[in-house]
Amino acid sequence: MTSQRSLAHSWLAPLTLGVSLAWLAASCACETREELVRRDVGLDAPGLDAPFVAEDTPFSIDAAIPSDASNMYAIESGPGCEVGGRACTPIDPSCGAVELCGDGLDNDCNRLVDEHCGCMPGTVQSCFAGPPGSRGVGACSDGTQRCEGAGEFGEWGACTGGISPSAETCDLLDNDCNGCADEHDCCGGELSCPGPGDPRIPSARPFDEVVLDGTSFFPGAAASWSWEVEGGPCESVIPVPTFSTSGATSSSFRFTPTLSGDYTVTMHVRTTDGRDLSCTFLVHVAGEGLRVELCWLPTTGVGASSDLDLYLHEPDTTTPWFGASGNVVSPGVTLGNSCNWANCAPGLRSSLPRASWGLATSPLDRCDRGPAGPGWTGIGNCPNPRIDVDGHGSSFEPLHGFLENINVDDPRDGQSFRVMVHDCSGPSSHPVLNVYCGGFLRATLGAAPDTITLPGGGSCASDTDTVWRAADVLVHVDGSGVTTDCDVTPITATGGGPRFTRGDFAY
Ligand SMILES: [Ca+2]
Ligand SMILES: [Ca+2]
Ligand SMILES: [Ca+2]
Ligand SMILES: [Ca+2]
Repeated sequence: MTSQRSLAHSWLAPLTLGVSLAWLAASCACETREELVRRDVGLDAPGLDAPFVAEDTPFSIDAAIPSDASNMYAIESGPGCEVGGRACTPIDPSCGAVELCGDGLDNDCNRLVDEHCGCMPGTVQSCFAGPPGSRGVGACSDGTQRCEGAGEFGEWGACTGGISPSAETCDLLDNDCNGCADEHDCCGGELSCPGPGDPRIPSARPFDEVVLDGTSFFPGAAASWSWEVEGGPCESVIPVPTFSTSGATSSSFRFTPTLSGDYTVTMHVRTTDGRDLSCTFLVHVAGEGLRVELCWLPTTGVGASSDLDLYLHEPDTTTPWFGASGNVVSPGVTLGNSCNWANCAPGLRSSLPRASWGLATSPLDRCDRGPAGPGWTGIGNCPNPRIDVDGHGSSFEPLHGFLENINVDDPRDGQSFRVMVHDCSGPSSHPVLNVYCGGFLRATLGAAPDTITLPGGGSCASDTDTVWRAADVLVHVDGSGVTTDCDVTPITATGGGPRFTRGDFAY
């Protein structure tokens, strides 16, 4: 059996071809779309023995295919772009016959990105949930997908968090990402939604206040406004939003994200003549360098105390995490070779020296707005590494939930950082660990369906409480010192799953 024949037995094959045919709209009415599909897909032949015609197989495009032909991504096509005198040739969706691995694209347009490609569980890659030709076009933006599975190899999960092609609406934006904006000529410019790179969307670091002016998107007469925000992977873990808001029913909306990542914002406006209009766009929240962000919830739920502590090991050494048995804050127990709650926050515990790995400090505006902002302001700069949020779990923390983070703004190229979580005290919990490099999410460990359960701590001791060695992060820094990306290697136990130990101080 040839590979093409075997493809004919897949439900994907005719759908894939349909996308291509739908786009290949042309002016000449040589053949109806149905005739063309039946001929090319081989539906005139009996059953599954029909020959599969690969998408790149030459066939006549001098055929009439209605522009409203259905396809997997609802890409509008053809003469619609000509309406109203705005001549525009839609882009080729570039759907192919086979899926290619490692590009974050749905090459065969079956709504699955890099399916059957294999990946390292817990790692995250950028992806685009739309036809390949629409990536980066119009309103469309990449999302991310997480490698799911607990063994040595996993499979890429759904591509979420980006902006996919949607039905064209009157907003001066190319919603269906076919290269033509508002091709139905229904717009007077009353609504102007922002796409990627629009200067009306500010860039932001965690804890920056993001100010959005609805009247810059809809300057007309509005009866009411409302805004919605959706955050990243911790949004479904902790019981409070990973952002605070103000003005959610006014034209001027403000929100303050507490974590890195893409926040999806939707503005709704009701016009005085009773129409409901909306814009949906991404606000990319990113700090420089390496950002490790931990969130968790006790398995017993809201109200319980559960204290996890994040540790980031100094790069280029593999010295032990602890020097002795005992409470981690006791002198000689937690060593100075990691950044952690005791030696990396504005206030130092037990007269410990501040974590210092020879990295330059950062200007104060990179750290002065978080919960540790007043402390850094007192110091006068942003040390690297540093902790901005030390989630204690001593009581429910309504402002931030259960969060902890470590930042290294300007790591050096090729440095490798090991991330560890210490199960300090309280009941068992479900942690989720996110690693961002240069603003890109590159790993999410512990997210459903691969939930991790830490057993709960006793006395915050080096020897009796659980240590989760989570991942190694190898950073990539360009010639100008900007962190561009990283490779994250999750650390797994023999046979798969997270590696938990007790009383083992080794790297
Ligand atoms: Ca695919
Ligand atoms: Ca692909
Ligand atoms: Ca539009
Ligand atoms: Ca369009």
